[in-house]
Amino acid sequence: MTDTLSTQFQAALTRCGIDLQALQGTDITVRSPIDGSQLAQLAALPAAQMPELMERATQAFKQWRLVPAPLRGELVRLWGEELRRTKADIGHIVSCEVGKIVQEGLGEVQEAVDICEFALGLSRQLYGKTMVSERPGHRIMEQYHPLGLVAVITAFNFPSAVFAWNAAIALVCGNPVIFKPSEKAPLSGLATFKALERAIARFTAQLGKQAPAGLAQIVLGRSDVAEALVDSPQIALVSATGSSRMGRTVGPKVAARFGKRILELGGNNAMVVTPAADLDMAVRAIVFSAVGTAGQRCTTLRRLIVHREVKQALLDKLLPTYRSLPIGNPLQSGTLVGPLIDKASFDAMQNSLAQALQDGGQLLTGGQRQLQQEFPKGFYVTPAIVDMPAQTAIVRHETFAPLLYMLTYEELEQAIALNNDVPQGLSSCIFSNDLREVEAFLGAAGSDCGMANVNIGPSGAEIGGAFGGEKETGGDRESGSDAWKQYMRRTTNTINFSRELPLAQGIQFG
Ligand code: UN1
Repeated sequence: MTDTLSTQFQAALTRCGIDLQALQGTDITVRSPIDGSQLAQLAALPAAQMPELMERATQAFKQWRLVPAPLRGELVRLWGEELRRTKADIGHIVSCEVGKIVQEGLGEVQEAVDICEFALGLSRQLYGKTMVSERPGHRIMEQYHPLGLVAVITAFNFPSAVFAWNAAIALVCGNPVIFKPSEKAPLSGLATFKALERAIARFTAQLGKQAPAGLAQIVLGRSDVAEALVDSPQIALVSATGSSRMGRTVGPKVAARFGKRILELGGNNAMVVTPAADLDMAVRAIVFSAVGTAGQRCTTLRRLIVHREVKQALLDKLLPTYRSLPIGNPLQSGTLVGPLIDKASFDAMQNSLAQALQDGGQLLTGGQRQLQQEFPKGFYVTPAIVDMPAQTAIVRHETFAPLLYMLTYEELEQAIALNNDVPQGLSSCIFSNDLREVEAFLGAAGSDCGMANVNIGPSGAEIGGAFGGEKETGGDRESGSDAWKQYMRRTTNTINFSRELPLAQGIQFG
């Protein structure tokens, strides 16, 4: 990083309350994907300290679960305020640490603000149902109670928002949180966490009531600390975001101890473009969703399933846009495509590209490394489109990079079958102004993904909906709608206010 940039970065860290000196160690090296320069060297928490940390959270749970939910909501309201106040700084840290363009760094923090506001409203709406009883003088109701300790393990690509999605909901639901950010982006996570710490301090000062120590804790560490969280029966819910490979390890471990889990794993998201599509809109959606965040969102568009009739017309609009995409330093205004997170990611893209070409794919644009002179240790690449003859194994595999496969179809059923014929099931969309096509895509025999959109791309979901997907994406949901229920324990209560003791199902006993 240039001196000015590094000064800016340091200043942002300071304003976010991060003292690198205090965190210094030799275990975790944080690099900026912008130029490969070292941002920090941090000490990892030894796994041996995890029991103590979990014990603190367990004690905090005993108090926090008794604080009325609307009061818990006040805490996330304050967190939202702190996030708003430091939005530009956290956004800048995200840009430096994971290479997001300025707008996307800011957008990510806005998601964190939005979920705090959602959680504040939710804190007065943790509703259970009441049910009529088959017995006279009886009533049935359900209640949602705090669940216990929630561990949040996040990936590098949404280092701020995904922690907030989980923590804001967990906290209003009455649960302490333990946050393990990605080793590739610990500082963005820490900046988001520091805002929560300030909110906790304000909460205490305002209400004269101590939010218990251990209510929110962060662990900067390696996979051994994540394993400690996954394996501990003290952790009631493990919410983990990452690859399907990671989920395949975490899922069975949590299940073996009958813990709860939320897994947000790989996506292989498609867009179906039909002859009834508005092609100009489709092009804009394709560019944002395939190229935004340099193809490193779990919701990134990876497969374009286009009707044969409109294929050429779409390409005529799409290719010139792709070829003129401003690639470069994500901190510079005007840049739309920043770097990949690291060399391994670049190599993975090159390997997938080579495999796709071997499978008979035709490279229509992109795929080359860029800006090597300026940034010898930064991995910039031109977003690629490959026209595939079929959905081969490599197309069915998630490559976390701006690599878009194009497939052609004749009948809508075939397009839907292609959409569904991948192991992952996160997001999907159709571009069509034909009601029948749209409803077929959204219906029971349509897209099998957790998210199915119409005339917008598969990425950039709002926090108000439930976020997540089926199959190898994990099957769980987080963020909005009723995802909060996973962070609570439900009890069904049958209350007898009569003077009799009738049994259900008409049973006479004695
Ligand atoms: C992720 O990539 O892990 O829908 C989350 C989106 C963002 C969240 C992505 N709101 O693209």
